Amino acid sequence: MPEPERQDARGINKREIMNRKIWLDGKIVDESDAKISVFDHGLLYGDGIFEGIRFYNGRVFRLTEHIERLYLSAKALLLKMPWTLEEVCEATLQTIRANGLNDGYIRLVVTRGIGDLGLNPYLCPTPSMFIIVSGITLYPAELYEQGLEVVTCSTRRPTPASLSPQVKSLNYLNNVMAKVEALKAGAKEGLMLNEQGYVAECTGDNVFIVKKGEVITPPVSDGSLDGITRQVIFELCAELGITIREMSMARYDIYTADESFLTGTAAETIPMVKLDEREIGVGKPGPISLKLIEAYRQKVRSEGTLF
Ligand code: PXG
Repeated sequence: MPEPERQDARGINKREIMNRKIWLDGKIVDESDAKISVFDHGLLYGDGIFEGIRFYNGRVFRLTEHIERLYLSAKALLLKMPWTLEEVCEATLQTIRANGLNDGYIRLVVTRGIGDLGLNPYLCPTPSMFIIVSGITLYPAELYEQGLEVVTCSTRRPTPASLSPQVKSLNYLNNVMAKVEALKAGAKEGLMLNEQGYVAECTGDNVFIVKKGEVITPPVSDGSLDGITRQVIFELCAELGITIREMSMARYDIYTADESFLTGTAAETIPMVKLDEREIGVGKPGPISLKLIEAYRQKVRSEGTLF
């Protein structure tokens, strides 16, 4: 009798796992051979960084910007990258080609590397890097039409004095715990405030509102990542002649906005129609949000580094 198909937690059958190709420290290997030491400080202390990038229709969207941000995170953590920026870009393209996909998601992870049991990163001589190429679905497809219902989490974004929100570190527990709060409250996404109570961002997305025809988003100094999708929204607004500005906001500003939407590489651009039981505008995706969502979809499919 043939062996039944075994599935992993992601619902991917075993054969697919075996076929997935991972870039690990300079080599393309099968997923089953992509192994990291239990003494790696990325695992022991969350000492490392990552990037999440998407590719659409044979092109990687904003590859250089993502890799540049990876290098900024590395610099902030005194993590000396043993590869040049160009080599990391090329390794990313090589991994996509090895997996034979046209559309998907890329995760680059750099860890501090193998060291002792003890925090000291100077005892980890060489960082490790691996690159995964996969599919990703953050929210169900219908939510892009209907919009997301979001709740405010009690978990706050850390202040820059403890860990800068600009560092995409391997310690995402702050966001993970906020996500758990949102899921327990029956929402798919959670809004996070900073220590002062101003809106920072969602667990993996930047926040925008539309009021009186203007697009408004909090400054990144209020505790959000300087999202690459967020930057694209600034470009799209300029192209479409829509006013956009930064303003610190409280939850009140979202409750009373005409429209709202979230942005992120994984989430792309998605309307938010309810926050803490308050309908935003008429409780449906608004016209400016829809225009930007459509423009974003067109941009990601027509620009990017060919692989
Ligand atoms: N805030 C946080 C905390 C993020 O982690 C964003 C905002 C949006 O940034 P970009 O540059 O993507 O527009 C992020 C990005 C994942 C995943 O696997 C998470 C992100 C990106 C890609 C994948 O959950 N977060």
